[in-house]
This record gives sequence, structure tokens and C-alpha cells, in this order.
Amino acid sequence: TQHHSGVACHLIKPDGVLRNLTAEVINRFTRKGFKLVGLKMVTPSKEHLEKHYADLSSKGFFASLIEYMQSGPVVAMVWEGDNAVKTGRVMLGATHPKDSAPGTLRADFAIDIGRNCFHGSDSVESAKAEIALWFPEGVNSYKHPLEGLIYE
Ligand code: DGT
Ligand code: DGI
Repeated sequence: TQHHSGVACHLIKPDGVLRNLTAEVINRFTRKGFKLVGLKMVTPSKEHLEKHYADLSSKGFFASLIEYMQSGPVVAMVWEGDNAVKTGRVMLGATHPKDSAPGTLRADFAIDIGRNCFHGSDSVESAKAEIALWFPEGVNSYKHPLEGLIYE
């Protein structure tokens, strides 16, 4: 079986950081069995965020989204594991917290779509682009000590 083939880039947005949700997120993904291969706190520039959200540049909320994302530091993470992107989205929940399933991070910790605390890569392609954007120095490679317990 091929293990840890997927990789996803997730962000704890400024509101999530200020609301002390960093440890909760890391704990959930770690307990699930994903491997943390990139982690840092950054205060991204406007230009950096405009690249991150390039696909939303025509939206009416774009300027406020960028402003919100600059309201404090962001925690950027790269998680490795089977189906990291798809499963990561499931764990984060739907974009609008009113639609997020109970037990997901956004359902449990957010109310407003404009303060939804977390970002998750929405495809394998965007994960690749986001890892390159947030971790241009590259991520870490190491053997997961519990791999044999997590995968068949
Ligand atoms: P529904 O279930 O028919 O009420 O559908 P909504 O709530 O998606 O429809 P609507 O028109 O209230 O909002 C469409 C999207 O626009 C929604 O996903 C969130 C966003 N939105 C609407 N009003 C606001 C607002 O005042 N602030 C922010 N941040 N987003 C808003
Ligand atoms: O990938 P997601 O974060 O789940 O969703 P997305 O790529 O469609 O949107 C990116 C972010 O933009 C999302 O986390 C919150 C924000 N956003 C999306 N739709 C709206 C919005 N913000 C506001 N204020 N209003 C919206 O309608």
C-alpha cells in the first residue's frame, strides 16, 4: 500500500490564532493520523495574500478578505497523509459555518463566513501552489513513528 501520498496546506487565519485555536487544530489533525511536515507563524504581506486568494480577486468581499487576513499573524501548516486534501476539507467543514457539519472545525468554532477561522486547500493542484507560496523553502521529510498503526 502506498502511504502518506497526499499533502495539503491549511491555514489558521488571524481570528483562529487570536482565539487560541492553533493547538486545537494541530491536535485534531495529529490525532487523526496526519503527519505535520510544515509549520510556521507568519504575518503575510498584502501581495502574498492577493496571490493566495487570486481566484477570488473579482469578488466584492476581496478587499475585506485581504484586510481580515492581515489583522494578525497566520499559522501555516502542511499536513501529509492519504487523501490529505479531501479529508482536510471534511475536518474543516463547509466554507460557510452555517452549512458546516457538526464536529467540523468551522462548525464548532465559527459562525460568520467572514470570520471562518481556517483555510484548507481545496484541490491537489491548489495544495501544490499553496505549499510553494507559503513554504518556498520547502517542507520536512521524516518517517512517521506511528505509520504502522495508522495505515494497513
Ligand atoms: P440563504 O440560505 O438563502 O440565506 O443563503 P445565503 O445565506 O448564502 O444567502 P445570502 O444572500 O445571505 O449570502 C450569500 C453569500 O454572501 C453568503 O454565503 C455569505 C455572503 N454574505 C452575505 N451577506 C454578508 C455579510 O453581510 N457579510 C459577509 N461577510 N458575508 C456576507
Ligand atoms: O476554500 P474556502 O475557504 O472554503 O472557500 P473559498 O475559497 O470559496 O473562499 C475563501 C474565503 O473567502 C473563505 O474562507 C471565506 C471568504 N469568503 C467566501 N465567500 C465569502 C467570503 N467572505 C465573505 N465575507 N463573504 C462571502 O460570501
